[in-house]
Amino acid sequence: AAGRPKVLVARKTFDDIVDRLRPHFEVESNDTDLPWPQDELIRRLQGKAGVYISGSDKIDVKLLDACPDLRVVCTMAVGYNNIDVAACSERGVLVTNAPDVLTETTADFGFALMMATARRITESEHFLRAGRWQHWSVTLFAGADIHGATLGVLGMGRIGAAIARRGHLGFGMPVIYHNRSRLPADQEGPLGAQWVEKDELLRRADHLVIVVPYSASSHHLIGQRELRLMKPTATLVNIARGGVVDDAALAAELKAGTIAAAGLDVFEGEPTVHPALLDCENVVLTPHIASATVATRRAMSALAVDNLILALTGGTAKTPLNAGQLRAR
Ligand code: 8YV
Repeated sequence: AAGRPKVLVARKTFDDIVDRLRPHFEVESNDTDLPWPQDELIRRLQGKAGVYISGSDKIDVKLLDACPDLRVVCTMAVGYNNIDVAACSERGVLVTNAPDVLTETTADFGFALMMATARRITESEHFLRAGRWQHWSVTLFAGADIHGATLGVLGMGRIGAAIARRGHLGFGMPVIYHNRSRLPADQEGPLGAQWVEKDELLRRADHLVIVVPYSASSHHLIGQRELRLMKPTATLVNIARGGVVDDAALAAELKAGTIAAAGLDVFEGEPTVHPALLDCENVVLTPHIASATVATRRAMSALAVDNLILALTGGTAKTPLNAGQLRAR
């Protein structure tokens, strides 16, 4: 049908969700599980008004300048450090992300990773599978308690609050947090959460969960100095972004026994993982799956598709990031 806008679904998603686009647009989609190389993405974006992407596809100045027809970028992730939003705004390109729909699922996983890390679940399984379990011992894989321990949350956004609520209501954990802005008292109350300075958070937390967005100001927020403030019995969990934690420093401090263990779902330079981390026994490593339940991945994809439809058919996108900053085109 001539005249219908063209859109590109740059990352494979559920067929029935892609089908929702077809009544409105001419749709080209990536039906492989692999991302396209950047030059191929740019080539396929020629003449497209909108694009659906994941959190690992890069939208930068080079791409934007090479794709003058692009008007809308919809990511199915909540994080958008892969998108140069300011450059999009300057070119009149609307950007939408996918908040809220993944909050509870991601908080579940953060909590699971914290528990697996503190109770040494994967480390002990590797030991069992390797045939090394010979006898019971009083200290065999003795870890750290979750219940009653102090939960530290770095980054008190939607996901941080959902983790705090689990710790407070489900496990009787005193909750401390650090965030650039303090929550109003009526929001802190139900989470049992107390704001502290970042260094105090590091010194006091028994289990620290990192949930800050990645930006220039959160790059290596946790490095050698910060790790050395933590308790030797403490655990650290990163479900935010690789790059918030200095992975080389973390591996060195884990080996040195500065902290007890770490649970990591995100890595600097992923899918490559720092070899020194792979070499540590006291880590739980997962391949960026905190939001990965079928229901939630469907909801994230559906929200991105809804945004694409609304933005390109004269409606108002549900979750725009830069609607107020768009330069007219
Ligand atoms: C995504 C995420 O699975 O939403 C985010 O920011 O990191 C994950 O939920 C991933 O980015 C999708 O590519």
